[in-house]
Amino acid sequence: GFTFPHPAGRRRWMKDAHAIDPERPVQSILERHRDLGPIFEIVVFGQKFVFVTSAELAAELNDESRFVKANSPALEGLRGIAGDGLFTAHNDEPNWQLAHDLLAPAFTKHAMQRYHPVMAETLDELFAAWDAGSGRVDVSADMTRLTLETIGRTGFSQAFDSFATDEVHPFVEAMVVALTLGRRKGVLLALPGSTLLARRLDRKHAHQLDYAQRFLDDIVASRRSGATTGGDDLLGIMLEQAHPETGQRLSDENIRYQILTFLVAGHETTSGALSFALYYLTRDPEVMAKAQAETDAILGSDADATPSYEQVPRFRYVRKVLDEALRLWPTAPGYARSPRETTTLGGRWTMTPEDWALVVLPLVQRDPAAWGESADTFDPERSRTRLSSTTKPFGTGERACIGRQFALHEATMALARILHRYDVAADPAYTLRIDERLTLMPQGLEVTLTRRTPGA
Ligand code: MNH
Repeated sequence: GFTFPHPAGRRRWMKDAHAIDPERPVQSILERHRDLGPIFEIVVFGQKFVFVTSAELAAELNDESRFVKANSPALEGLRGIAGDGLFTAHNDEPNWQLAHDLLAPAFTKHAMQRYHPVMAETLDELFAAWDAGSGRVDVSADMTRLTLETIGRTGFSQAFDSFATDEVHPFVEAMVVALTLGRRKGVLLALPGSTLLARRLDRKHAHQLDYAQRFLDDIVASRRSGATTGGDDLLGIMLEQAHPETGQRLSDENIRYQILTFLVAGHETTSGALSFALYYLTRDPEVMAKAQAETDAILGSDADATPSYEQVPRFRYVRKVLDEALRLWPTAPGYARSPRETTTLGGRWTMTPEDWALVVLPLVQRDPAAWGESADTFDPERSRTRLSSTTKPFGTGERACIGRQFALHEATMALARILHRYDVAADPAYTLRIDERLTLMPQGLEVTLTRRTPGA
């Protein structure tokens, strides 16, 4: 998810420039919301952004009978590279329903059985790289290696050789550029001359954008030529399957949009979730001990033991740690909602179908009305209330995350095995800094890994 505004500070266009720091929009809302919430608007570059920060109002926006997904300007700006791919498609575009119907069966809980062996193997490669290294680990960088490799291999039979080098893969670099550009373009859309500006930005980065296009074309070409095989993985489904009722297939253009969408959406957010979970674990010895005890109980005393597909959901405490990390720092920090028909929000604010509001997840998910006075603290075992159901890091309704089971299976197994195999220690002087480049990600978090004897 890349739904947050990231205006490039030309202050005279920013009526409310003081309200949002373009380098850290989510965090500046988090720090300053109490004067502004539960719903407020900010005009940036001539565009109105409406933010909702309370659980009570979020519960209304989540009601599918009244509201639907909207593309925020930042999301709309990604259509240049992601087109009508699943994430950026408009609700009424036929390719959304078509791709959703074709791909949904590949994302059921049951379907995770197919990916499980590759997920496990990829994790083993990360451990081999760690065991050969110094024991000092850049958490976000290595979690990103793991999740990129996992979605590449399981979905597209595409390895990125992430564990072999210290460099970021050129496709990822190109994506970061393209996504940052897209988001900027979307936010600048209301400006006079924005088309010219967009073209100039595109030209400046033409080299990287071309590289990304070629990379995607190569993935398709090698599969079509038989140089790679992947059976009915995501790419296989996209290339070979027809809709069971209409017989329709995805076009070549749409397949490129989908590959890009899945490669990007399929790794950044999961990587951030693992990184935040490790951050909180290293801060809280009690939680760490409990999580490690659970992994010992399930995996036993062999540090190389790998859970079976059926064992992964048994790591209930590890999963609670992940859920709690995603509550405090939802790595896709928001989603936009629009009313189906003119309606009144909170009994006070009129919204028409042209209006939209962003659900600011880090605030909604810390609302004391949903989680009590301790809402800002990390506690994997907190109790739920009626409004706790507004904690939705994977979005809501028909357009919610298709990859949720995939992310949770992958992340639960990874976190369990990391804690089973290593003692993880962070520098006690580290204070959490958060990078808001594409998604939320801890910045500069390094840990020291020591091999442990499970169960000892
Ligand atoms: Mn994911 C949609 C968060 C992992 C593929 N994802 C969404 C939305 C959120 C989200 C929020 C809804 C955005 C909106 O309403 O505008 N996703 C996450 C998080 C993780 C995640 C927090 C990990 C943690 N997502 C994944 C993975 C994949 C994936 C893994 C793919 C393998 N997500 C998607 C796709 C969509 C989406 C595709 C768009 C679905 C649709 O609109 O039909």
